[in-house]
Amino acid sequence: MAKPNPVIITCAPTGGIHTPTMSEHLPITPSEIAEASIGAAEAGASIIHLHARNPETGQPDADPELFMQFLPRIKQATGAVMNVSTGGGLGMSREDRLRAALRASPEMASMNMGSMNFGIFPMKAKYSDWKHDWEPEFLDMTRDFIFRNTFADIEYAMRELGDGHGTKFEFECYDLSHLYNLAWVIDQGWVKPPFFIQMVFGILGGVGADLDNLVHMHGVAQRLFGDSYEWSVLAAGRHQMRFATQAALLGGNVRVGLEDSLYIGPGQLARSNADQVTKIRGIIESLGLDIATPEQARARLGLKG
Ligand code: KMH
Ligand code: ZN
Repeated sequence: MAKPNPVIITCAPTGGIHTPTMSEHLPITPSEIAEASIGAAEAGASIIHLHARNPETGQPDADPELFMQFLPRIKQATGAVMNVSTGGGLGMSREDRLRAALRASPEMASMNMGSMNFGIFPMKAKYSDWKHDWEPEFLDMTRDFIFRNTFADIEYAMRELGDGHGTKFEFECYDLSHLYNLAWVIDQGWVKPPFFIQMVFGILGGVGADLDNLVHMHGVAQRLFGDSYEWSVLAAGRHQMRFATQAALLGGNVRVGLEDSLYIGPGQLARSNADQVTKIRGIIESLGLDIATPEQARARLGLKG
């Protein structure tokens, strides 16, 4: 039997959801984001998924100048694939969300495949996280927040970034319906294979972090996209490592990072992004699998380099 493909590890060092009050290890300034990303790449991540934050307030910030303070530095130091988020933050316009990627013209950008509620409320029972230190005002804002990704938004982003810059996408699919949205988008001819699908589990508003959901989503992706896609899995909070492990076992790729979980184990904050990468890398290698280099990731995902 042929050896399985090396596992592509993506690391998302900061995101735009967790607040600085929740963990002192969350990178905020451009220099902190650069250092965290370089550490993650040295630990084995071949793709770095990046957001920027306002260095004073810690809030998500669309300013391309902030991104340009860390993107070239990380790429130069590590050779990792730069993946610029178009997810933005609460209240950002469609144009704002694209500004950094349009300026940086990266190899990869995120593309969220459907509109949804995006709940971060303390959840009950088995969906609860280990600890909740959300700021009350932030929680309140998210109650009425729609994570907007209409077909028009998706087409706009794909035309500007894909056609205009040759950027390929990390298709973020938070539910089964998002896979069908992607299939429809492909039918429109807006994007070309290979497709990189990031399945997201455990966000309230999207599909829950239950193993049968992962198996089913993978089966549907297989039916819809055949051999024209690579798939990866991220799960929020305490589900992160378990889901990444399950994805690797099923032949998929994985994403970790403080954007998705602040923890390294039950009740224990991760001290760095590199800690999470090192942990999942150890699990992957102990399963007899290899991890992908940035060059291997580029070749498999058809990136411009
Ligand atoms: N925060 C993750 C659940 C994006 O940046 O475009 C999804 C994400 C979205 O990474
Ligand atoms: Zn993100």
